[in-house]
Amino acid sequence: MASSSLPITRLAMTCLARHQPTAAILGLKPSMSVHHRSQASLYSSEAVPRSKPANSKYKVVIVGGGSGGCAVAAKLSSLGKSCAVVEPSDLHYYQPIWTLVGGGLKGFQSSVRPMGQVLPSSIDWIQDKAVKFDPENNNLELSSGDKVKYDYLVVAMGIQLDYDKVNGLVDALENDPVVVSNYTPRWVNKTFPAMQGFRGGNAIFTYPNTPIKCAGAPQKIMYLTEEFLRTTGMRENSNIIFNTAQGVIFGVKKYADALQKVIQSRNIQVNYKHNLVSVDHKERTAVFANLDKDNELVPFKYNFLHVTPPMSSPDVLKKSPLVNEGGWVDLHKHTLQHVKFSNVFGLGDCTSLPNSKTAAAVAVQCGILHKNLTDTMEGKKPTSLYNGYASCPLITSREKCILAEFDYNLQPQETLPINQGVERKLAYGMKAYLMPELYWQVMMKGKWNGPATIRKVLHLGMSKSSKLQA
Ligand code: FAD
Ligand code: UQ1
Repeated sequence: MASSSLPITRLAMTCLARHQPTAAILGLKPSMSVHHRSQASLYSSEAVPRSKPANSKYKVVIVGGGSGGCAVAAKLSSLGKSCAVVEPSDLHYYQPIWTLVGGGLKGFQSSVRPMGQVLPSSIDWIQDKAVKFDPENNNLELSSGDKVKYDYLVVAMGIQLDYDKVNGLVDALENDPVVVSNYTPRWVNKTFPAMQGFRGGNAIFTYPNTPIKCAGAPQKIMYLTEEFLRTTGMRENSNIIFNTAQGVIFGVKKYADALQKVIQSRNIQVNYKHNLVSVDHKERTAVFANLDKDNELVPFKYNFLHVTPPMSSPDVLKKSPLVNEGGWVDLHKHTLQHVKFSNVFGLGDCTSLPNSKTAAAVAVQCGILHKNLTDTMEGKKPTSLYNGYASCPLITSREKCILAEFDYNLQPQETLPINQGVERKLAYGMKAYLMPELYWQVMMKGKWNGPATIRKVLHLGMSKSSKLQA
């Protein structure tokens, strides 16, 4: 069995058999899992930000220390101080758990660890922001004014949250307790208190007119809210409304059909092609443009409003020579090598790859990128090919989930030898208990390349062979 399947088997046994929350599995009290820098520095294996000026040269520079950057850094950790990660933040977030934080099912502290404990200690951590890319000269400028030279560059800067593109939204999120958003650590802790305080009326959930990360998250929190209101006796007085700028509920037909059944059985109203354009929190009114009717403005009164903001590539990238016309890092969609600069690779949410933007996709991309980067460094051609695998655990209640897995062609690529297009407790257990451990203990150590090996074993070689990897 390939090495990637061993750690997950162990984790599955510990997490699913015991069915205990993360902190308990780690033997931590909830409050112990977040360390401030002073506490964190007690750990000898921790990466510390370098203090000398960064006018230096590295073999590999990784920009961004999120899911993709840290996973690649772990794979390259044997390069030691000839590899550096440029990352400004003190903290690393496991964002997929924010849906459960918003739903009151996990504590926020389970989503966060000090960056120094997640980055490998053997490499250099440059705690700064990249502000200018000069790929013609293999050069990167930091906000400090320092310059860093590299032989190879990996771009993993994530996606930018454009809350300010919706008039009145930031003001509403700051000042109205019933306007919430699971997409950022700044506001995710508002969601559950707003659910608890809801006394009837319109509960509205939005999906913007841009690419976003985790396309399922805008509706997952809706299902959790709808269920919560049933348990508190508030459901009868309420309208649950999903206003999406998209024309479909989900991009993969098999899972869209399953979600339609959930929506019908739970009496949820869906308005397609409705794009949020402004929020007036004093009037508790959200205004949507109807994209099918010449942007006709449609006001909705709200008593609870969960907003998924518009998103785009980070501004620093948009103005760089690395991107396509949409602003995304322009990569070959199978090799993850830059289309113009052969010493540049990228992965994750900031890229042009037409997969669904998820951490599950990043895990597979990380394995492909590592192989192709090291081959390129040895003068070979990149041969490892990404098939667009992404996964989205579509939580439909506090105990059930539809585990969507699919590729670039929007064809299901299911790991379990059972139909994943139905709501299952097993899938919820995987999402809530297995995935966080898989992320922290395996992916962040550079040892998780996605579930392809497990899928092959569980399907006993029945899946079609392909040169593309998932
Ligand atoms: P990120 O992890 O966002 O990291 C980007 C990093 O780049 C950050 O650390 C940032 O500080 C850094 N950076 C930004 N600008 C600069 C700069 N100028 N210089 C240096 N560094 C910079 N995925 C799933 O697989 N399953 C799920 O169920 C799921 N649910 C989700 C639910 C929510 C609410 C959210 C918000 C996300 C969810 N995701 C899920 C998506 C997943 O978290 C992302 O797709 C994943 O984190 C992307 O990894 P990344 O490395 O591309 O970006
Ligand atoms: C996955 O690999 C992954 O990355 C760690 C996730 O991120 C949070 C996921 O949510 C999922 C579903 C996967 C896919 C893994 C399996 C075992 C189906």
